[in-house]
Amino acid sequence: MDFKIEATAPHTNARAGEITTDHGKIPTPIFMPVGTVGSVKAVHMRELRDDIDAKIILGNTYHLYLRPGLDILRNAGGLHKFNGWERPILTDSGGFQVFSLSSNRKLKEEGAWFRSHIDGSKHLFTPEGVVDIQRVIGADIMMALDECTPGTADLDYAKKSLALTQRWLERGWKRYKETEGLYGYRQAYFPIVQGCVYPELRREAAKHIADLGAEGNAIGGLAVGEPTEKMYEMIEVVNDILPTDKPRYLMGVGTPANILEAIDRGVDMMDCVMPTRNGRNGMLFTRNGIMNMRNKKWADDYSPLDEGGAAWVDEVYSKAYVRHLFVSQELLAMQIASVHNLAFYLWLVKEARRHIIAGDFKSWKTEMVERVTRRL
Ligand code: PRF
Repeated sequence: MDFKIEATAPHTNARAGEITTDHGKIPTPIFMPVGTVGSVKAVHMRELRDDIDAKIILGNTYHLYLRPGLDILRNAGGLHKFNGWERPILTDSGGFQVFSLSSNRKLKEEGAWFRSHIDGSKHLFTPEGVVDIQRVIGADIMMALDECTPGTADLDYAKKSLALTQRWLERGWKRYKETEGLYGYRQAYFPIVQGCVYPELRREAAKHIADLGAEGNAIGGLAVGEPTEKMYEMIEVVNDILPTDKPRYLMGVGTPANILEAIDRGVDMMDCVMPTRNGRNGMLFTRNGIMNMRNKKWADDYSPLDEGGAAWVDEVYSKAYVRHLFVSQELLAMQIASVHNLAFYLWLVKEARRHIIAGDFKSWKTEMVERVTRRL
């Protein structure tokens, strides 16, 4: 994987760059749609590629390992061949999903024990094992196994949790190095900075990771219950230390405003279920604010869903029609909302990139944050 920075924005830490993987180039800053089980929910690959123009999508080790399982994925020739997505894929390592989805999970020195949310079967994710699994899935970017420390953890817990994540990182890194070149194309491995809301822990974690010299680095353990201002502060603390010449990935964040503030602080990559999950519930993000499509006020509003918006669905369908689809619980409502929201998120980061290059990112961002947080 290669990364080059093309421009930086005055009075901010924002950068415009380009990542090159063996499955194609990714302009940064970039938003990555989440395709948990190998599908971005309710969105076809053609829509993802041609309408939304996603440059990279996510998959989850936890889900793909449990179902369809590694034999099916191996025999398919990896996830790219299995789901028909020919552009880059990043997979999360599984630790985070073990905590949010499985039952009976236990963290031990060897790894994370858990029971499947599907059939209750017992499994162990080790730092080495999740490298091997992500190799088989064929991810262009693999993630290290970590413990996502809750945002409300006390200092003592956060310290111990970080120390475990660091020991796991050393083990995973070793396996990553040992298995380089065995799987046909380049697969990068990103370590994840934890440390909760404690600046001294975040600094220590960022230094440890900077010394490793990975091709890109991630910031985890944010947007997990801490105040938003704390999240921004932690991003600043960490990005002061992480290498500037490597991409920085903020995991699982967030609202359009969060994304702009993260870019301002030097983040290059982001993912979140918000555009798809909230979309399926009727929440539409636009450059003029947020709309709840179930609201009665749209019942007889025949104007385009989002005039001048980034997606074809924005002009073809009216607000009244989309509201009708949501109220009637039609599948099409979810499809339209997902395409709209993802196209908007991709538009937002593309515009951010354009303004970084043009040199007026700061003023554009300030205005945009105000606009995208309005309620329509
Ligand atoms: N670790 C991993 N995946 C994640 C997170 C994390 O901390 C988060 C936290 N926002 C989302 N996804 N491995």
